[in-house]
Amino acid sequence: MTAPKADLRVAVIGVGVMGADHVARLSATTSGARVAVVNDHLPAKAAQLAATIPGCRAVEDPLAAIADPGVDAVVLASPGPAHHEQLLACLQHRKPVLCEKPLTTDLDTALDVVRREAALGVRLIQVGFMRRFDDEYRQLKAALDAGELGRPLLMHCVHRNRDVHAGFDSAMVVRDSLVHEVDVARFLLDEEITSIQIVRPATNPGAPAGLQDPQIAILRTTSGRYVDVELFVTTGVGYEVRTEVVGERGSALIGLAVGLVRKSADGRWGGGIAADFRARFRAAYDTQMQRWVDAVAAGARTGDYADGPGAWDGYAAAAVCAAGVRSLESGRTESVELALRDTPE
Ligand code: ISE
Repeated sequence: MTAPKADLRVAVIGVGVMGADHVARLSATTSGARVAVVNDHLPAKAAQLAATIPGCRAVEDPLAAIADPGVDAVVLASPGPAHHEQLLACLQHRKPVLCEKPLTTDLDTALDVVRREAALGVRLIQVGFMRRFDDEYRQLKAALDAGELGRPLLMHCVHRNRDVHAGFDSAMVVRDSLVHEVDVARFLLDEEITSIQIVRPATNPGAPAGLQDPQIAILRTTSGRYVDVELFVTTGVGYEVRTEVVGERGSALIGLAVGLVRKSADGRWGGGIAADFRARFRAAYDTQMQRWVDAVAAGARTGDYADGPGAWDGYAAAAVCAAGVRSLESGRTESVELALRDTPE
């Protein structure tokens, strides 16, 4: 009889909102993995969390946590500015890593990560663009790939948040929110984005002072298709993400997320609305984690430690957002400067 395979021992670096969510997911939902180490820039927070998870330790230095011989793989949910150094440590120690966006916070370091991973000749980095694991996005992608709409021509996206945390500025609407639509556009249309313009409509009087909200982004792809995105992060209502693709033989729309439709005695009808991205994309996050764990476990055999968007996708999305931030300032259409791709798909 062969011994049961040991669980993958995961270090979660950064246990804020997203990291804590991943710790809970790995502990309760994902099979074949467990949280062995947690780390946070607030050591007491990590220690407190570790005490609630059997067999889990808090390690104060993130680089030591990554290098720890008791760690097989890493989930990076630390603040973006720490990612470059931490990703390089994962590559150095050959630890597969699921990295929350952004890959890094500037294009030089993002490209550095892409190239260093490519030099190793093995895919160790997966970027947490979780929408690619959402059932509705997968159905839309399958319909497009099967040619059901003919050639896709246009895409209309809506990205609304109920509210954002203090300090969320206009550039963050591009880097933190629009970045998902950028990835979705690249995923669904299967091509790069070559230019972007951000238009500034009259602002929501309820938005914090100085925040340009809403914004409209207009993206152009290599073959000349256009994607428009409404970004509105202070609606006060709930989390709404919709995508409509218009093709030469019809259109398809996802993200109505009405769930159960109720009719009430006061003459109203309607469904539910998710409060935030964790609720809306819970199943996608779960699937992403399970598939990543399975890919890492199979990596020694397959030579591929990721199953989803990789470092190039993180870099390409960041390049579009960097041009978007320039457009926010200039008001003009800005070209996306993408390095020549010399890495495998
Ligand atoms: C947040 O970081 C996310 O990733 C959400 O998906 C997005 O809707 C939100 O605007 C971002 O701040």
